[in-house]
Amino acid sequence: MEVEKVQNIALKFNNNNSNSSRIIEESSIPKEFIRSENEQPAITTVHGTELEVPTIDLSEANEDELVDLISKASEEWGLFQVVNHGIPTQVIQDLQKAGRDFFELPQEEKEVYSKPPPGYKGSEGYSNKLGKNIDTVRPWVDHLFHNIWPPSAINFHFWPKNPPSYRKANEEYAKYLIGVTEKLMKCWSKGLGLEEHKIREGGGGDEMVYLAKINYYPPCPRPELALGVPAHTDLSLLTILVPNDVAGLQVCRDGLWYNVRYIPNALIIHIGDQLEVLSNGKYKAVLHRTTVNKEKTRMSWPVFIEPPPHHEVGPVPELITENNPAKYKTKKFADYKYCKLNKLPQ
Ligand SMILES: O=C(O)CCC(=O)C(=O)O
Ligand SMILES: [Fe+2]
Repeated sequence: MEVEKVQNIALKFNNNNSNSSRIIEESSIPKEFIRSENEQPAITTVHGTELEVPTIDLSEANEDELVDLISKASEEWGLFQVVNHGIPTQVIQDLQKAGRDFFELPQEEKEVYSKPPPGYKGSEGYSNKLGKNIDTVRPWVDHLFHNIWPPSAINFHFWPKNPPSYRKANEEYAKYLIGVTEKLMKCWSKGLGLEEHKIREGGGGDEMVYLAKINYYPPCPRPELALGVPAHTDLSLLTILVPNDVAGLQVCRDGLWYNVRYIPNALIIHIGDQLEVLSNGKYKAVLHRTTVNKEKTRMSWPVFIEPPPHHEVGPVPELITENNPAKYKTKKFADYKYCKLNKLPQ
């Protein structure tokens, strides 16, 4: 069953309340969006702290130094930002504009992408549900998912035809993103003391799937009560994300939630579950969530880089010794995903 899009709900709110500031003050949001106290961002965020996620210059010429920085950030935070990554600013801006223009289309035009073609079983499309939606509290966000690489994984049914620039902008971005991904995977391999192709190979090599998502978080009248995306780790091997300039991403470290600073043109790199498994737990999948904003629309463009469904992922055999036994099962990515989305044990 289709659930009403959050963008629509937020719009009604604006229209109803625009004539009366008194009503705005007293307003609340529908009950299904209100988090319990142990999740409400106003209560659970660390404020005024100096601690910040690492920012790494990807053009660092000293490779050992780069490997060390990436390795350390991946162990301690599971998330870091990269600058000087080689993706032209224009390519990122075109990607963002195409996504923004899509979400600004009339609702009916967007809904075309919420209907999968007959027989389609994947998770691409325009929606606000993930898996079976077993969570009782709704996230304050709508999204669009579609694969952008490799060509064999692309189904253009899910790529917006409008704006007309959408396809070119996504194809350009994908081309550059492959370069960044390959560089990171080499660094992670080396940081684990492995040959440089090992992480790539463990993730499915040429068959790895680049799944793009656009998150659209409309303004929320009570941002202190709701969350965009609730706390989770990504299923992917890694996720590369560009946000717009409205802050909202938070990461959990030692049980406390920290805001991630917005750095223009930086990419945010998340360690996903599959890299934690491949590295046998040395690199940590980051627990993260997003908050929403009272006045502004937040958007983000993550790309989840994942093993192909049939590919078996487990700790890289070279890492396993008597003193470092395998901490994770080896299993097909499709089975891992099914268990996680349905909240079943792995
Ligand atoms: O919007 C963000 O910054 C994070 C989104 C996210 O975590 C996700 O879509 O998995
Ligand atoms: Fe995420």
